Amino acid sequence: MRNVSQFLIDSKKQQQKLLSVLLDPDKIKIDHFDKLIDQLKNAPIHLILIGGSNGDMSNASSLVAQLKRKLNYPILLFPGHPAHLIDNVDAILFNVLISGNNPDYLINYQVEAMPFIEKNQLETIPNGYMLIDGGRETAVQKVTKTIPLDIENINKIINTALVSQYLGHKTVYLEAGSGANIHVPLTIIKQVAKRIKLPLIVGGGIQTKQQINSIFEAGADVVVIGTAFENNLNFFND
Ligand code: 1GP
Repeated sequence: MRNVSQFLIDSKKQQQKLLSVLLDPDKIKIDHFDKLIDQLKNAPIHLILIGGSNGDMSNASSLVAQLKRKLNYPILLFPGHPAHLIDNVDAILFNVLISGNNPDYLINYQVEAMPFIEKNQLETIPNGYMLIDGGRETAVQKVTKTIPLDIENINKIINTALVSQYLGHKTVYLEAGSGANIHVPLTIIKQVAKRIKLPLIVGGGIQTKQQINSIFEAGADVVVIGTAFENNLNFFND
């Protein structure tokens, strides 16, 4: 059994930056699985996240099974709701939406998820999930009915990330939202990275390899790419 959380911690220690693709099973047709897997085989990625905030996850288990058969990357579930839970992933990013005031995303859904997690003995990675304003209303904002953190209020962003660390979360995730107009600004990534010791995940609105590199340089440990890869399966190889 892999320990994904240890993998994230060790990678950070060794300054090995991790690139992840986010696959939304809702958007991938079963007959496209083979092509997708072929592209991923040659991509410079280290991790695969599975999830989507709108959530038809009926394809998810078979997608994961295929990915596991053909690829060797750790597969991390990135659920937006307890109904998204599946049991054949390597671990679950156990999200707590600490940037917002919706009790469902702070505690109720975690409680609801517990019987499934206990029954399946899945590795959970407590994740301080922070929605940062990305210049437009994204799906995650609509679905969670929370207000993203203002990019001008850097102190609040840093303090929120610190709370996550002090609560014992194992990762912090700065999320601009899928398809955001602007990714999380580099200055914010730099300042948060300087203050927290946890692996820092950054995603949302990242469209180019240049942006990926700058985000790594700013201090992100994991960068997540969703839409850019969805729109162009050659994204990593172009
Ligand atoms: C992962 O929500 C993101 O954090 C994915 O965002 O679809 O904009 O890459 P994109």
